[in-house]
Amino acid sequence: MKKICMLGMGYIGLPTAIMFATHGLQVIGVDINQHIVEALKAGKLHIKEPGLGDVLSKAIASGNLIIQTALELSDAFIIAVPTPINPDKTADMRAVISATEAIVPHLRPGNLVVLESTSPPLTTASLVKPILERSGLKAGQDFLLAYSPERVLPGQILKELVENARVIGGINATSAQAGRELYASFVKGEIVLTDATTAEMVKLMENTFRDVNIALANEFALIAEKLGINVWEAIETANRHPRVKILRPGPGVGGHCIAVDPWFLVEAAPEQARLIHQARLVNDGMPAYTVEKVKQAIVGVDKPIIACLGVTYKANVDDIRESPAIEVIEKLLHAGLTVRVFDPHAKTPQALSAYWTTSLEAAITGADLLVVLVDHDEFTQLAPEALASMRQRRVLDTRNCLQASAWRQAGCEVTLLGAA
Ligand code: SAJ
Repeated sequence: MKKICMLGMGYIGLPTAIMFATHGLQVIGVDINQHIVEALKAGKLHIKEPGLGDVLSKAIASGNLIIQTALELSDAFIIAVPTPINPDKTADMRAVISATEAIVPHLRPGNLVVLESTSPPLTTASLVKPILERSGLKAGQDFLLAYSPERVLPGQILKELVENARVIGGINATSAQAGRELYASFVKGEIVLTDATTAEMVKLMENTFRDVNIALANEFALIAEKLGINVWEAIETANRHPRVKILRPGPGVGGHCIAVDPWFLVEAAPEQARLIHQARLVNDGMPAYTVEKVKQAIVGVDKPIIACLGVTYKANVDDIRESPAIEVIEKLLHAGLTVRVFDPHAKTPQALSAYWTTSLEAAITGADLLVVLVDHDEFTQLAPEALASMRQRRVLDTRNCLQASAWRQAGCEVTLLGAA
């Protein structure tokens, strides 16, 4: 395979296209958004990911990566478009459907099509395959079809794309084998071959495993507060057991993966996915719980001003999709509270522009409560002296990322999520 078309120039499609291009393949990077295409052609990134800008420039300069809105005849087509969630918690497959339809007129005998988008089980066999077969070609015989999930952690995408094990599920063995040959051009991790539905399930199981375990940590936090103990200390101690690895509680679970993917299993098997469903509800309940903690922390303060630090879905990224921090802030506003917001990583979310500040100082001067919603490095490195301009030095740390005891010694009133 010499030439591939990558459909979707987002968090996964773009770095993957760059990887293929910098490993000798000719890549057409396709996106339906003209603005994104123009920006990328000029070497400008619309997403933030360490190291990505450099490799993008290299790939474009080499001539191996061409970014445009139109597809071309290719040896392989890879679909990496978003699969968001509908308000009723079912998967929104419109982007996958239209990307697949766009491939049909370009599909030729011998081609390989790979779906990378996280999708409900059976998508490759029951949704993508019939659409592609509208070409008159038969999947598994005339063309090859596989599912290969991305598994990279935002913030470490370039490293993990190369080093992580990759699963390739074919609709038949020849399809999986063709997938292996394609991805082996840059993947150094193990490549595991299976069938398409198992590969879809593997991806959903991985993120569901994490979601359920975070829900467990969050539930421990709620129990600890009820019992009047510190969950962080309890978790640290429990984790000394050789087979225990409890994750971290927090103000909720965000991002476009962990907060979304378990719903695809609930949709596929509602009667069986009871624990998975419950875990989603526990995690989705954390922003409201955090708001209650904020209200407790400002009891007795006249016209309190609340400085919220962080809006991204996790530390040191710019991504605000499904961010629990934003949900907390919106709920505070809804409760009629006065809020200021600061995040050195994120672009101003439109809904929060009226409350946005561009420096820590602007956010905290005259404020009564500092709420740490995201453990960005800039915040974990804060010293209590930085709070000198606050009206009251009250702090709610939802990530246990400040040195609470040192801050208390310095005269701050510190509340921790997960501790009485
Ligand atoms: N979180 C906690 N406590 C923890 C760990 C995470 O509250 O102990 C929260 C984070 O703050 C964040 C959310 O969970 O809001 C998700 O963050 P994450 O770092 O767990 O995961 P993502 O969404 O950045 O990336 C995940 C990864 N999946 C797994 O670790 C199983 C990544 O490998 C996947 O490629 C990615 O989802 C994806 O695209 O599916």
